[in-house]
Amino acid sequence: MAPFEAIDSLSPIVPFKQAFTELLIPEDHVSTRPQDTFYVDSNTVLRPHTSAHQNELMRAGHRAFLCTGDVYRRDTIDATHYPVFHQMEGVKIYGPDAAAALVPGASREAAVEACVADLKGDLEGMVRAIFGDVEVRWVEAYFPFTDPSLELEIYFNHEWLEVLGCGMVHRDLMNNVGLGDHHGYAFGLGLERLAMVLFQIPDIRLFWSDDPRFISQFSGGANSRFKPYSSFPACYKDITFWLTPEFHENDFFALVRTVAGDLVEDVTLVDEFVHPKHGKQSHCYRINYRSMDRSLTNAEVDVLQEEVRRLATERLGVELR
Ligand code: FA5
Ligand code: MG
Repeated sequence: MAPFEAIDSLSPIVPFKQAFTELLIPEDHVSTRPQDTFYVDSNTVLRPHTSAHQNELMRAGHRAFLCTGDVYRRDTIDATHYPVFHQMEGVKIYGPDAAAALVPGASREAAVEACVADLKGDLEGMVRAIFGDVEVRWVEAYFPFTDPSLELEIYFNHEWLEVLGCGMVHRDLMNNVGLGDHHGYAFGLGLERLAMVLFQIPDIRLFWSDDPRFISQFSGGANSRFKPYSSFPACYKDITFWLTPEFHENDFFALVRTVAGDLVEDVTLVDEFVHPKHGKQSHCYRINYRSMDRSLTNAEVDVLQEEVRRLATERLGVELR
């Protein structure tokens, strides 16, 4: 395998066009909305993925690289999603003779097939090197900047956990960076997700804990396994409201994050209802408050919940029921 160059000092503040347009993501795609992406100003965002650096790095002549950094998204709230996380982007470019090198005398289709096989082999090799034996599966996916596109999932905590997206770099993107006669693959790994599987860390919030009971457990390097030091009780609170036409779930999740920080474990939609007469839509969300390192009192959770209710009315304009 060609050695990959490690690049990890690029700024997370990037022009909109680098995060989206140059990746063939249409300007009205859902991921560009302020409900999904953090804007610095109208032309500048906090990178929502490390793919934001693909174009510039390929243009600068890099042919096999791993680009790592912090990425930012408004997203669902649960044990495997967090608004700040880390990705590692891998790109590998094959010369115009890739087909011949991989499959002598092969057509363009055969070359792509051979490159996909190489991509899968590289990533399965990485997974095996990190985890030894784990159950993995490939799932067909869609990204505007790769074709074909795939996702890799690992079986963890009785569920399939998506750890990366990947594919062959889209032909139009290759043309745009002056590599029209080359082939290339790209992947984007969620580093917290991999670390969760490796160290058996059940909740992504723990990466932000400075509790010595957490931090002290990793002196064994890759051989460390997290032993939960205790589990504190969950406290569930429901909130039900009539939506406004502009309502977007991620706005509500962001608001809950603002109020409760890491004291919120997950938020789930438990009931949906459309009024038979006036057609208004109602949502009921169950907020699970739980601290990673202490017991919360009912009184302090009530204060948080009251603040969520107040801000939902004030900022989202929803009508509490
Ligand atoms: C992407 O971000 C693509 N840029 C990946 C890619 C790169 C595809 C190159 C093709 C070529 P996605 O949104 O699925 O794809 O995120 C990639 C990985 O980041 C996920 O598989 C997951 O491991 C991780 N991830 C996504 N959202 C979160 C989140 N909120 N918290 C923690 N990890 C996340
Ligand atoms: Mg995905």
